[in-house]
Amino acid sequence: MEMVLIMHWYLIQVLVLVEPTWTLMTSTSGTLLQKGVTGRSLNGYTLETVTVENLVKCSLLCVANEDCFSFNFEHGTTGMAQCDLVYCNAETNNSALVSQSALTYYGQISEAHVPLCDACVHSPCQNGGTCMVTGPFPANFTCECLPEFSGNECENAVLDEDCGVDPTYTGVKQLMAADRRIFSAYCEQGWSYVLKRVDGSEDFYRTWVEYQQGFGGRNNEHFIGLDNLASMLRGRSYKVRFDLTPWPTNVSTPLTGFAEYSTFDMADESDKYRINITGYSGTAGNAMLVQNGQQFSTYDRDNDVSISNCAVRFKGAGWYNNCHRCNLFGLYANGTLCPKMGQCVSWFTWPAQLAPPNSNNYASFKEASMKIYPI
Ligand SMILES: [Ca+2]
Repeated sequence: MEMVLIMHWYLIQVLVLVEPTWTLMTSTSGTLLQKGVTGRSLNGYTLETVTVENLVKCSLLCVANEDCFSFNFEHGTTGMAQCDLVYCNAETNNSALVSQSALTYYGQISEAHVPLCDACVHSPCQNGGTCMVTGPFPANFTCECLPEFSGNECENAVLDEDCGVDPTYTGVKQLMAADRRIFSAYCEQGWSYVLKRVDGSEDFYRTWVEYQQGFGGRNNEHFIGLDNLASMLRGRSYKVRFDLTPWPTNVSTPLTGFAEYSTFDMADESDKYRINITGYSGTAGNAMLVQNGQQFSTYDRDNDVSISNCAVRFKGAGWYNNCHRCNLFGLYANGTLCPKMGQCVSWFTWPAQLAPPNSNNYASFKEASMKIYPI
């Protein structure tokens, strides 16, 4: 039996005598009720071993250390004694409590949450997995992983983060961005499609919320969604490519054209999906030059720099400036001629003149897409 009297400027002493040894210590930061297990010490979870004058000093060191939850103390010596600070708290039946006649283990009895000394004490399961103890410390645990992760410690994502992970795959795939956002995309030779226009089957004159979430079947006309795109772009770096196919015309024009940008990034909703798009190369002309640095707008959310509402005026959505030189989210016309200037799926910098009067502002494309590739 042992009596401990603690007097300290921030520690109020209380003494309780029960079997085997109880010590109630109250500090300004809370109550620490400690139970001593005489003749045994806890092995394997030591934070630090120090030598101290007495038990009170050992207790105080543990109280002052936010990572310390229990300790071993060496009794019966004159002068300095061993004090092992322990980073967790053991129940008295813990198999790591071993006989050692000179030592007493002081565990903690507290209503506050304390980490238990077991194989899960280091939280070995990653990505939100739940740890379960299967035997003695340190290796005996299993992780119950969330559905999107696998591996002994849930370290492997089940889903690819973009289409670039498997360039041989063509088709729709479920992806998970680095921030764990799960969504689907159309994949082709490592490219992840952001936008696809092919036949006018999907309505693109849509609301802010619809553009945030994405719409359309991923095998056909669709938009991937601003929040999905922002998640992908946050995870790694991408280049972006626009592919355009004009309607068959009787004028001399390339059958297809493209614009690729070596730098492509986009803010999230907090900056209204503002884009940074530079490093043009291609055959379709640099129509995105005017859109670079702009926020996204829809007919119900005017973030453009025009005094008018560009999305309403040009019947689309996009990174409008004052207003645009390409309108890939615009109306779909079943032919080259767009009924109204700039309202259709247009790309003004196309190298050949597609439609009168003397400009491509009245031209509409048969097919258009936007896709990204990891760099
Ligand atoms: Ca405006």
